[in-house]
Amino acid sequence: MRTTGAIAVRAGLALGAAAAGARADVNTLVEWQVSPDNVHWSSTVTAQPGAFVFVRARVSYTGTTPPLAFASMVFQPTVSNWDAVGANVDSLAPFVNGGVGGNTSTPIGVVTDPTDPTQFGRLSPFGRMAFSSTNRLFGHVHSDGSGGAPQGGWLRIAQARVTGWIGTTGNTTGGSGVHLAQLSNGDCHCTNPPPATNYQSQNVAVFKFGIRLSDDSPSRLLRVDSPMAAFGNRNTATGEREVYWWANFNESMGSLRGTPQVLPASIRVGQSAARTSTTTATWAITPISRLSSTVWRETAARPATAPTWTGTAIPAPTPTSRRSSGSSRAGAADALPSGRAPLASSAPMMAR
Ligand SMILES: [Ca+2]
Repeated sequence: MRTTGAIAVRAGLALGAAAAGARADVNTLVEWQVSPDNVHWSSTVTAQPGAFVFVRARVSYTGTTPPLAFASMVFQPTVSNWDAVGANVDSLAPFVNGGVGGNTSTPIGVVTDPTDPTQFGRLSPFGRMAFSSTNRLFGHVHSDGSGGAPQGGWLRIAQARVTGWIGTTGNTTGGSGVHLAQLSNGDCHCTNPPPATNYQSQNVAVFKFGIRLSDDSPSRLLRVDSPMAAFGNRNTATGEREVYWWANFNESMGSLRGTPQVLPASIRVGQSAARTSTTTATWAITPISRLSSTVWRETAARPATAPTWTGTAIPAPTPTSRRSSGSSRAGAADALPSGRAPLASSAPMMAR
């Protein structure tokens, strides 16, 4: 691995934790996506109270040496502004087999058909590690600081036994998060064995979960993320959390290793269908002068890039969600593409 601190800085990685040893390059983009229908995926979705939202994580190799396939990653998905208060609350859709098992368990413990809107969890064949009932996949709900979490409501997906927030006692190495791994070709016992599509290195969907939003109506923004401090595969020499990719299929563990960069996604609840713009934060209303009692004109040209825009400004992410994002790339997921209609109207209503 090259020691390229500049790349790490550009990617926004916290370098303070890595005091010694060669630092790894960023080699993986972890991209969160949301969907109203399990078909159309985006970084942002607008949904109404009571709606169901699909969420998935995709990984793409961004390193230099071409890999054969994704090997291993451990993370803890989080959702901010989780409604955990009152009679109406958000709920996490059940994982396949209650979050127990893996690729080859009986019953099976992974998503075998990603197009099935009722299967949630690790996607086959990335459930190499079989979870027992005590370390099964579990949606931990944190409310007003419970378990050492930041204020507000949070969902955190990890193994059931790890009840503390990221970085608190029992949850410092990241090792008890969601294990995603596939075997190499030489000893693959997965349910969806190679060759063919398993060995892609771009936009590989690895994990999926579903949210039934509460019926409460106040507008809110839920941020889907996976904080850097919760990644596993911690390099004991550098302290960095790494993602492994297979260099060849004779390896026992993936030797192409680097750090992840995370692109969060957003779920807007109760927002109006007003047209939105990606540039609302950077342009101002053009000064105007009054020519007569009824005629006004602009006194300066509008910026060339400013869209014709009417509607309600979308609030920026809260400081809490930014803090929780660690070194995640913030902001990119905060706005709908200009002029694009929200997808909420096609959201299916699944049985609860
Ligand atoms: Ca509520």
